[in-house]
Amino acid sequence: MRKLFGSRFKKILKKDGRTFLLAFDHGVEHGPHKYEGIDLNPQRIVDIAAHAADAVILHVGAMKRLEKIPKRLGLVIKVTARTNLAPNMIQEIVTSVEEAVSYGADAISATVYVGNEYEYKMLRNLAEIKRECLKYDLPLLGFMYPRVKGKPKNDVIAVRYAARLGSELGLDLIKTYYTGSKQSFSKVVRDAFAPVVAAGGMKTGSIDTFFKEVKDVIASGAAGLAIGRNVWMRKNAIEVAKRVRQLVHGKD
Ligand code: FBP
Repeated sequence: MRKLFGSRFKKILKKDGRTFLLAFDHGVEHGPHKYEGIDLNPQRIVDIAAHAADAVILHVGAMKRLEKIPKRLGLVIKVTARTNLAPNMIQEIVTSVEEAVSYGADAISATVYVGNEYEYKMLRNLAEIKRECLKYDLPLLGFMYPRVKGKPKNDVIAVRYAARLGSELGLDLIKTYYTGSKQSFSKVVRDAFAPVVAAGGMKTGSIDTFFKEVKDVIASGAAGLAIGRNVWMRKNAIEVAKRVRQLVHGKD
């Protein structure tokens, strides 16, 4: 039987079964205009991650520009994309796993919008990406994001279903929306037999609200969080990232 987790995966999912990922694909997902006044230099994000995160999630172009990458930091390269300018909610394959490997990827990530009209295409893409990951023995992180007409993105039933789908399809790690309470998210975690991480979401007004959410995610049994805006949009990003690390791993 294929060994599930190679040493590269250990850089991402730690011995305690937890992980803190710093997400930085927003220049693609939302566009730089949404982050006016925020320094979107990839090196700044990696420097923040170096202090506290287990891994960063980047597109390959950002990866190529980095000058310093700490050895211990895991690199998750995202291979699907769409812009916010496009009318259709579909992410296409934009980077080959081979290219990601050539830039030192420890894991691959891809988005599936579960429940929308293009779901079947994204699932087909996922199958292709899985095949490539298998070839290079790389773990696959799936952004299993519901997009169901008439329902919010974090609808509990849809999130549970999306996370379960990712588990059934053999993803090594699942990232999905936080459903807003530890009770509801614990159902997501319970139904998904692969480890689940919650996305951080929009920057909250109060930092305490955000830290409470991190605590609740961990209390729900999740493996951790993949956070972007709530860390790198803040002036004291390194400090915030260090606190998240403590909350996720229970130590500095
Ligand atoms: P955040 O912590 O900033 O929410 O980042 C997590 C993330 O999944 C990013 O990787 C991605 O760019 C973004 O959220 C997508 O958010 P949405 O689907 O709401 O546009």
